[in-house]
Amino acid sequence: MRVLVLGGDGFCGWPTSLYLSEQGHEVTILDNLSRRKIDVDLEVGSLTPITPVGDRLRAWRQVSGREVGFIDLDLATEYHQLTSVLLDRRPEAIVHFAEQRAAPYSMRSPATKRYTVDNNVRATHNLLAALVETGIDAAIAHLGTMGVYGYGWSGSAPIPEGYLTVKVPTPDGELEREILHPANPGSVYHMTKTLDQLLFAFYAKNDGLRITDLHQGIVWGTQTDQTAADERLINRFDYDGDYGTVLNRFLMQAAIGHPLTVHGTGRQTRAFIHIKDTVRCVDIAIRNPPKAGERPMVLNQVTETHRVIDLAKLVADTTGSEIAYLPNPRLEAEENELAVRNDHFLALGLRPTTLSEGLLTEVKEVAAKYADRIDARKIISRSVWRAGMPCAVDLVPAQQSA
Ligand code: NAD
Ligand code: USQ
Repeated sequence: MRVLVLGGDGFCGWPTSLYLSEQGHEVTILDNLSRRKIDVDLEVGSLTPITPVGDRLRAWRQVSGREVGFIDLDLATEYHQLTSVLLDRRPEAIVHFAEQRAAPYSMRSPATKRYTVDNNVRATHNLLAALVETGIDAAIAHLGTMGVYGYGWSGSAPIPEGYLTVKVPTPDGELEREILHPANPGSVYHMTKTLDQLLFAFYAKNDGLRITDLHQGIVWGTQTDQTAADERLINRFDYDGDYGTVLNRFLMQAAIGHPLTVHGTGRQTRAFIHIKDTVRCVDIAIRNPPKAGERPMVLNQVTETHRVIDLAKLVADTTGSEIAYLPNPRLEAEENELAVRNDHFLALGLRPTTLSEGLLTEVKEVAAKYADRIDARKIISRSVWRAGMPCAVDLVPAQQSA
């Protein structure tokens, strides 16, 4: 297939682009490199030394003999250029990763709240409007998030894949209806993904667009077989307090002897998926799109759930790290249960890569290899959900206190 990967320079987008290329798809990346620019603004960088896009693409050509195209375009503001790209490339599938994805960054300041909403909602809407205007019949696979459902709303009932059957009381008796699962976002970022869902429902109904919304859990790991094939193809690894996600952060912290930064009680339960499964799921999704006229297909892109504290203890037990219980900079339930259905992906052939000591060690080794690139002052999460909330002070890594 001809596939356009929006946001294909990012943490999930880059390994997905290479995986799809290796599967024989004709891949073009579209990205405005805003993620690299945010690193510059935050005065932090990927733990791994990612190379410029041009070098990445040249390296992939040398390693695989395959071409991946690149277009520098802002999906949120360059609408007319987007229509030209669609008419020129005529993609059969579009994978949409191109949004500001960090919850803490989205809560950092009024400016980052407004940027996150403007960027994410406009990017998604421009894509939908451009497909209708050009008449290009490409199936979209969008990366949504488990956070649209919120945590704990339905107690211990497993979260269904996007839709919920409800009974509507009427004067003539009860009607049974399937509705989009109620949205219950926990950050401005997560809220943008709930808005995306409404845009998708409308454009599928009104214009027959074929859309799959992948409600993905927290991605962990860093390398895939493709990104590991050459140092110049290395994937990014976010470790800082805004963009770093919990399990990768714990593994990075263990690698430098930094206490593991558990927020609050650590009894929050979250859904997880390894990066190697992210890329496979996207391939499965674009090969199995819904038909025109069908509502958006929602797939929970999740392989397992864990409590934050259990992950911290697992990492602490295998590495001898200390655990630090820190004031939680987020407004979130201290504790929640989480059971998630992922029947669609299992039925479509996904064989989950679940947490194992080997994979944890692999990530820790990557972190240890590049440990000298870590700025310990960037580790604590300081973006608070409401002005005035307390946050932790810097903790000193063992090597520095020795
Ligand atoms: P990322 O920030 O590393 O990648 C996003 C990419 O999109 C970046 O390269 C960025 O430059 C690009 N981009 C952003 N806005 C753009 C715009 N207006 N025009 C063009 N390009 C733009 O994020 P990621 O971790 O790779 O996440 C990708 C997607 O997957 C996001 O939509 C995110 O919400 C979703 N997701 C990520 C995770 C995770 O744990 N990383 C989990 C669930 C869902
Ligand atoms: N947490 C800690 N310590 C840390 C970092 C995080 O205890 O050092 C806690 C947080 O308070 C939270 C949980 O770990 O309870 C998860 O935080 P996270 O930063 O790993 O993940 P989150 O903010 O939920 O966001 C990430 C991605 C986002 C994606 C989401 C999927 O950045 O793009 O949408 O995971 S999900 O969580 O399933 O909605």
